[in-house]
Amino acid sequence: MASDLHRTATTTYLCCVPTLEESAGAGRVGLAGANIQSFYIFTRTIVCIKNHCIFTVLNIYNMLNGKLFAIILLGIIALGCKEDENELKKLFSIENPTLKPILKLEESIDLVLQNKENKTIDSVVYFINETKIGAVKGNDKLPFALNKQKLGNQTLKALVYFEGKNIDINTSFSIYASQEPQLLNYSIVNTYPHDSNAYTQGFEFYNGVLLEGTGQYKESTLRKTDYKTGKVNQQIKLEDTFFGEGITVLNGKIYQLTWKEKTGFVYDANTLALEKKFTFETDGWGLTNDGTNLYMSDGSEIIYILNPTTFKVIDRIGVYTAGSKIDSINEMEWINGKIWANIYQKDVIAVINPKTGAVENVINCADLKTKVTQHPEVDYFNGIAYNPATKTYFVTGKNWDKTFEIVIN
Ligand SMILES: [Ca+2]
Repeated sequence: MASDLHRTATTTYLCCVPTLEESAGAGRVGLAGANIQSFYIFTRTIVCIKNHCIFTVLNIYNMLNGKLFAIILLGIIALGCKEDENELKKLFSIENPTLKPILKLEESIDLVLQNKENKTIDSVVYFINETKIGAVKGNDKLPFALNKQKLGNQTLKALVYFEGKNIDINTSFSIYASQEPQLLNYSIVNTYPHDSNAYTQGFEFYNGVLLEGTGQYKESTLRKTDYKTGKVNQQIKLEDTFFGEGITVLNGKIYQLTWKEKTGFVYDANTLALEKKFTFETDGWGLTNDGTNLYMSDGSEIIYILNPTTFKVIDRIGVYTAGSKIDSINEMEWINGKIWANIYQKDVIAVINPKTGAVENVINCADLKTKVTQHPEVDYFNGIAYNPATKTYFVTGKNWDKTFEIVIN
């Protein structure tokens, strides 16, 4: 055994101190000195392994430049820390019967930790979506009502201080609307011509003029139309590489999104003169405003609230019913404090509470598409414009030859 070890030390670890001469010398020690020899070889082996490690590290250092080496070393240290962190996380759990995967706004949750190894907890600070919602001494229970939260996914974090350490424990849950949406019925009060070449993406009145933004590469436009005749009175064409999307008017400016180009345009609403471009991170779909901020959809269930000057995202709304997430939010219109929205590929209007994201009403508009002239380009229902002068709603679809003026019964 001892000589095997010794051989290992002298042959495998070529960097090590023992030489063949020492090895031969060690072989001349008699049986009586076997234990001493074994101890000696064992100790040398440990020294060899240690030296080998240092040698290897030095060799790697020589092979790599210093910066790369430092990155690798930091990576190794970080990995070690991560492992420690994972061990600490195992000490606590935030799960309890009140924390169901799907909750309703009227429900409350109890925040209290499972302390698996009975550690002495000093305090726990709780956060939802990175906003602090409360703190407790020890592991006291913190009841929390959900009625002021927005709908959608919520990330819950407990920052636990215990025995001179701290660790954060995370989980998530969703909040759905409390009630199913109520169905609203409509009546058509007028039918007007609409340009069947217009792939409608934005639809909004401004001083009695119907503004329309259209899509498709090489065909996208921003136009002013006479809603009664469908005649386009003024139009600008976007560059061929832009696919036009939602439009809205705020403080005398028209804002227009593009689909995948992450670019928006700001025009003078009277002259349609382009004033500036802006950028955003997501797809651009529908656009509306509440008189202060922009509300933008991106094809998901999220509506982003943007500052109209900096175009920074101020807040987000998740659109939900009591039973599901509603994605593909498309053209939008702000009407009397609610967001009316088309849902891509659906023949419905969803009336959304902008404070919570709950769909409060649904209008089934499936009948409208059957009333337009059918041709190969006829596409989905899209386009809601509220006319404050008539207090009626104007709706159309992509490449539809009609706009319908409707009232809600
Ligand atoms: Ca609109």
